[in-house]
Amino acid sequence: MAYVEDTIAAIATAAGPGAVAIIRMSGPSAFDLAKRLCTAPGGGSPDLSESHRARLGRVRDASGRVVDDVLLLPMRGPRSYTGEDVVEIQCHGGTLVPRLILGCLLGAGAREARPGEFTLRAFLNGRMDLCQAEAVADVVAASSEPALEIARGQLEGRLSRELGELRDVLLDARALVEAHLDFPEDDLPAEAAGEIAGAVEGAAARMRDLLGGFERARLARDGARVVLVGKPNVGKSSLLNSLLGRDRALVSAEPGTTRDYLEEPMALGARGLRVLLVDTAGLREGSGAIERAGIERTLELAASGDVVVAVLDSSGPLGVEDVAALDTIRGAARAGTPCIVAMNKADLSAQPGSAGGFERALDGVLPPGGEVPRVPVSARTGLGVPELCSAIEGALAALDGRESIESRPLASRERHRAALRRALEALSGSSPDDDLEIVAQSLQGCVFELEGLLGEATSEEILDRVFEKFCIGK
Ligand SMILES: Nc1nc2c(ncn2[C@@H]2O[C@H](COP(=O)(O)OP(=O)(O)OP(=O)(O)O)[C@@H](O)[C@H]2O)c(=O)[nH]1
Ligand SMILES: [Mg+2]
Repeated sequence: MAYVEDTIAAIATAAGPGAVAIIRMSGPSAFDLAKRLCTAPGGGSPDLSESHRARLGRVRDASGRVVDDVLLLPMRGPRSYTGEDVVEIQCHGGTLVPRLILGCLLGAGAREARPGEFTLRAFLNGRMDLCQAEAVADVVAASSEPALEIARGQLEGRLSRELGELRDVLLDARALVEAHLDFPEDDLPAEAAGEIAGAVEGAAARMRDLLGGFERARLARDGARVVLVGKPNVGKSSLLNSLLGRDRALVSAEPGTTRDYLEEPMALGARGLRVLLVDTAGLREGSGAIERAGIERTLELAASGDVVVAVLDSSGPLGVEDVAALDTIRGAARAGTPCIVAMNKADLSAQPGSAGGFERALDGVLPPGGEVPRVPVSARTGLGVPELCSAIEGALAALDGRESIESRPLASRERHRAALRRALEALSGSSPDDDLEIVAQSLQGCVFELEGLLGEATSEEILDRVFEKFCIGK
């Protein structure tokens, strides 16, 4: 996505009914095009000489027909989003008016912007670094408050500052190393060696901190995967539907209904925590090839889930086939994944106390105490569903830990994690006793990764990958 210095235009607001739409234009001809497009209320072209001051204009198409009366907001570069001359045109909303105005601009010589191209220009013009550019997309995509908090922090430069500081510390250390490289016959003085080792250790600890916060940030950004597992016919799909509040998954009295897993997002609780509910194929022995493939997936999903919910049919006895489901949650629990037991079909256990036998049977296979919450629930009547939601929220809170996400720098994307891992690996590639050349190289390798993260040394391919996911007009 090379930077061509032309003038781009796009509708920046979502299509559809709306009071106002905004068309954004950026590039050297933005002001000229706006003036050519519009006439001022008193006649002549609108006066855009004062930056950041809104002006009225009447848009006419090529044949002179009035399209709309608009508000023009000129922003002279470099004091604009992209750093170039920008004009934003506010017109009536809906689908037609903005498209007609965009058509006029394209007809007059503007080029239709590609997804994320405004933000790409902002990045290329040094208005923001790559982490901040990514955060722009995350702010737009945020569907929960924690996700927004993280994106805002990154946009304000919290992650970038941390990465920049780390880079500076390592560059200083490298300068120290290089100063001694010129005198290979002398040993590195103990003081300098200590300083270098301290810088490396400190930087590594801070990078590990960033990686440590990654899971937290990923959960907030992408949502936690809550995986429902159990033997066939216990009501996993029914429970998914019941949690979602709509019939998403196929339900039937026939065991083995769900063959492939199914994933649905939902917002949980008052803060709208993003959750991906995953329904899976029922676990059992001796099934056909397709079902077995589904079961394999179930096991993988249970192993990689953030929360595992074992679903049991509490209206019947605890059977041998339940053991497989309980095994998966025992495995997950051992790996530190929070688990919940949903005792479904509670509507069929006629008397309130009648599940006692079932509970005692569970005591035999699950650790005693409150480690794994057990929630009686009925997907059919909705009984216990709010309690199950609370249990899932509780499990997510346990995942979150106590730390606030508000003030710490957080790495939230796979790109961040991969680069931080490579950066740490580069640092660990040498020890203070190594040849100074090797130490200098490993410091340089680490700095290279940090700069790549900030977008200071980045290939076009990486930029393409970052910006292709943006919406048009952003
Ligand atoms: N009485 C009662 N019946 C239920 C409840 N939940 C599910 N069922 C019934 O149990 C049967 C199986 O439900 P499903 O949701 O398809 O079960 P599943 O666990 O997804 O089954 P597989 O996809 O085959 O693994 C259906 O006939 C449901 O109507 C419940 O809470 N109470
Ligand atoms: Mg099912």
